[in-house]
Amino acid sequence: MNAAPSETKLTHNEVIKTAIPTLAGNISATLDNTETDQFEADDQQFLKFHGIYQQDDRDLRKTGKKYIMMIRGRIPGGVMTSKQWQVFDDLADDSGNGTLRVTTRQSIQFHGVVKGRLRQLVKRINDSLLSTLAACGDVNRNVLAPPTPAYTKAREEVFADCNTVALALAPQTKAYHSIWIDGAQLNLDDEENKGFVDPLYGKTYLPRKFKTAFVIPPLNDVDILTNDLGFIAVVENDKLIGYNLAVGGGLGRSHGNQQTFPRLADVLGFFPRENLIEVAKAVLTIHRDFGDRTDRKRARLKYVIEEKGADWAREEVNRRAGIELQPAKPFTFEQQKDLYGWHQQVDGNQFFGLFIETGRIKDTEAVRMKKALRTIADRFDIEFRLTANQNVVLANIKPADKDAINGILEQHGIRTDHEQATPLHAAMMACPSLPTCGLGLAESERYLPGLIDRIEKLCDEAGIGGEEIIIRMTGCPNGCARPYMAEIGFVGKGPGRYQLWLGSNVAGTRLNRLWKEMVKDAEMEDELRPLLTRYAKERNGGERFGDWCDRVLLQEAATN
Ligand code: SRM
Ligand code: SF4
Repeated sequence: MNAAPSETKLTHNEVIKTAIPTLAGNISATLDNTETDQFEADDQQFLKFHGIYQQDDRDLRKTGKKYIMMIRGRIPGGVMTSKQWQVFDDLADDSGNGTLRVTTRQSIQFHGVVKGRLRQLVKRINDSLLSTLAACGDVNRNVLAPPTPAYTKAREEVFADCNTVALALAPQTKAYHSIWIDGAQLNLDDEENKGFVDPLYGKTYLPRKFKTAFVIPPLNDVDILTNDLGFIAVVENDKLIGYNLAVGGGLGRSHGNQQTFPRLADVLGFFPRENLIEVAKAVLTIHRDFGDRTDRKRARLKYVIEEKGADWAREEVNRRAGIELQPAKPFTFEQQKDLYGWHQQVDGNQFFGLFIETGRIKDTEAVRMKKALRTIADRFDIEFRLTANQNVVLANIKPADKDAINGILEQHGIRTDHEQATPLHAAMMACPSLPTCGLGLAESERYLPGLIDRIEKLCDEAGIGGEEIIIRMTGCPNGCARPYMAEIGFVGKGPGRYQLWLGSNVAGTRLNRLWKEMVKDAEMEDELRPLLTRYAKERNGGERFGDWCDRVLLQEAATN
């Protein structure tokens, strides 16, 4: 039952979902209307379920609003074929702003698409056998899976499960197909469409977004504990036997609202692989039935789990899935980062981990990244795997093709060794923020690389140059580049102003904490220099910056 705490105070999104559960709105009519370059407010909400955000170019606001769309692919586990890559690459040029943006959830976003180009763009994505349905909206989003083929053959079983779950939790509305593939408004007089209610989501879908991920320890390359629903693979002798279930993670918060906060998932227990779908649906329906439908800021599953507790959640999962969760199997996480450069896969093929600065694939004079990837896609039948750290893994490369692919990368100005970027650059992430994100309070993608250069100078001064520190930045507190899981997290407060969060760990199992409410651009050096210098002097052996902050700095602050 789509229970809501109070029927009288439902948010507007709840009202419009109830009114049009097909999610069709007037999208098709607006697409056909050449007189307008934008969608009505309610349709902007429906469009999100179709993987589309209406934005405006914030660099141009002074001279008048220019409406542009952001389109996000649904790409389970981030796996694309060479043919799909060719399609996306073409679309970026002929409909987008000439770049592809790898997201922190293994997807690709197009930016700068005008309304008139939308229909053919979405259709061509679907023709390539990928989709944009449920890439955004109050549904299960793109499901993450570990991209690296270096550790265990069980990776392929986990990837298969990722696809199965993505399919099982996909919304069933026919409006998407009708609008984008058939090019027509869904016929609401048709009996089937008139009374349509999604079999899993009901009439009102979820109270808010829902995020699912798979991971194989000891690598935590998807930040598993930040997801609403996490499956931690238990592998014995290269065979996947089941999963430890993690529930109730999430990072979004709002400045000045103590009722919102980042939270790590609770590990509830172990279950065998054959119960996967029942367990996934059990957790999703807990969110559906108990999530807050009166306040979208508090409508995530993490707040339900925080309030009701892990024992309650375990009982609910058992009851809904018809199983008995067993005690969790032991596991440890060691790393959250991607492997760069050439490596051997467990099946004998080769893969290449490609560093992409802040996920933006583009051509510059020095590095023609987009052209290189396109050339590889044209010539070789391989896999393009998007990583949750905004990078790309070129996978399933036959040993005989390695030299040719290496040559293409080098001809386009790409380094092919393991050090494609300095350690600080290689470990950073930034969300898009300005100029496309309507919620951005400060620069992020365009600002962080330059700030990292400045921090590198400070590290050199402190005698710790060349060491890795995980640094992430977002233009607002929503947490899209997971800054609360960084050793240093910058969270936008206003133009040129950031909160400073310190103390997460390299395994991605500890949230960082707020250290400074506001640091201005010009104050960065003065703020960070003493911290880095102290760390260099006081750390224990190979202790990492985040661990030192947690053990010493934040401890001192808590006791003072
Ligand atoms: Fe996000 C909203 C970009 C991952 C938490 N996110 C947005 C929007 C759509 C802005 C908006 O609502 O108008 C951003 C589009 C900006 C643009 O111009 O492209 C946006 N989020 C992104 C991406 C592209 C950031 C990136 O650097 O790659 C990521 C796309 C992932 C994907 O492919 O599906 C992205 N967003 C995340 C993550 C990280 C994750 O999921 O691992 C989070 C934190 C985890 C979580 O969900 O708790 C995240 N995004 C949010 C929130 C806060 C939700 C909340 O609980 O309060 C918002 C705001 C909202 O939904 O209203 C948001
Ligand atoms: Fe936009 Fe904020 Fe997400 Fe950055 S963190 S993309 S500014 S919503």
